Amino acid sequence: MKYRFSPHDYIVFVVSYLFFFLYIGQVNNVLPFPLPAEIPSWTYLVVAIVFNIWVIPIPGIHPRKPPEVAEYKPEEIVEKKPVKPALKELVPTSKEKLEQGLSQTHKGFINRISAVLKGSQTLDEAMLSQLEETLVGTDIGVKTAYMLFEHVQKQASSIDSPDAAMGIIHSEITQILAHRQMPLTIPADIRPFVIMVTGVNGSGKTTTIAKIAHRLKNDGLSVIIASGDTFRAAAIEQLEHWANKVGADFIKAHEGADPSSVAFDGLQAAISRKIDVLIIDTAGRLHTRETLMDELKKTKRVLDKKMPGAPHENLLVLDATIGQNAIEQTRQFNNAIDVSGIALTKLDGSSKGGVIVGIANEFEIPIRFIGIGEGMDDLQTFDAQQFVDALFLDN
Ligand SMILES: Nc1nc2c(ncn2[C@@H]2O[C@H](COP(=O)(O)OP(=O)(O)O)[C@@H](O)[C@H]2O)c(=O)[nH]1
Ligand SMILES: [Mg+2]
Repeated sequence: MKYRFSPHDYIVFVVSYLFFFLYIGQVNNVLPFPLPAEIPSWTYLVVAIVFNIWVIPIPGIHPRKPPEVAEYKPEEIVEKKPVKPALKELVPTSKEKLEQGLSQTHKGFINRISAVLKGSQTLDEAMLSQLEETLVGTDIGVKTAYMLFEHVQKQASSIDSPDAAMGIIHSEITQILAHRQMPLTIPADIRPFVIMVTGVNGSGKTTTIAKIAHRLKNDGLSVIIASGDTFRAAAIEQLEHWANKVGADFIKAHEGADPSSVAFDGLQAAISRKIDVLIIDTAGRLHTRETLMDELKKTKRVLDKKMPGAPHENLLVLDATIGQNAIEQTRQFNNAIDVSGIALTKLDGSSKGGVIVGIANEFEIPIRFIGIGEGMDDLQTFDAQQFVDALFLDN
């Protein structure tokens, strides 16, 4: 039998011997102090015996609980491994990925605002001017910063707490983003559906094309990708690698080929092979910005001539790590080629993702996708409410 002795058992054990010595000392008259005369000496012996017996575990009289901690058995521990929860931790849900991806932007944007608001109990002049300064210093752009600030300022006299001010900012941002939630759909009556993907070098065009193609393939659509970024040989190879990986057809160009003729070849192939979706990669940098924009305009014209209405989606890919510069990039591309949708990439590696609010506020362009990682499944359809929930989440 196994027993567990608690500290008070040891104390009782020691006390039992104390009474035993008192009994021995009293009977032999050797105690250095007198014990009360009215207590008979055998009382000490009885107390000593009772205490002693109490400590000794005797089944039936006073059984002890077996130890609560089981003996160490390695094989038991291996058997009890929580297999399912561990797998769940390894594969985060898309919501968890989004929250994780936006955690840096939360720190670089929302936390900066709440730090100001937590600085005082009242919304006084000093706090308002600090809030103004902070908003202008975030990545949402001056125009949107002032718009948000004015909303708070207008209601400053009627709201009683800095928390309420945060509530106003929260609901304004929700509204701004909600207006831009319009997922990219591929209508059944447009075949091939043509997507032209633009954006500066390194913004994530090629990766985003691969992710979109991967999605479309999963949805059962056939996809063809054309390598319109003919400026760099490495860009063509990178795209070919992805096309093979996701199982899309590929129209390969040689370095320096005319991008619009590659787009044309892609469209012709898509029509003759009865492919559902054609995605065209484009260059992100030419000799000057004007030549780049002229080239993109030409590609658009060529596509439209071959298939009136094409490209059906003019997707601009923006890198969230560049912050406010993304607003200027949107302006330039939109002025030149009428952007019809935006994909904002690298939110996972940026604290400047607040720029999405500025873009959404300044341009009436749907935000189609957000990129939150390099993996094929790390492109999410933009959902304003989910985005705001993750953005404001204090984790
Ligand atoms: N962390 C992260 N990296 C990304 C994301 N999207 C693209 N990238 C990376 O950004 C780099 C440039 O992407 P690429 O597609 O080549 O850009 P392109 O020059 O516009 O075609 C590559 O290393 C990508 O893996 C994203 O959402 N998150
Ligand atoms: Mg590329």
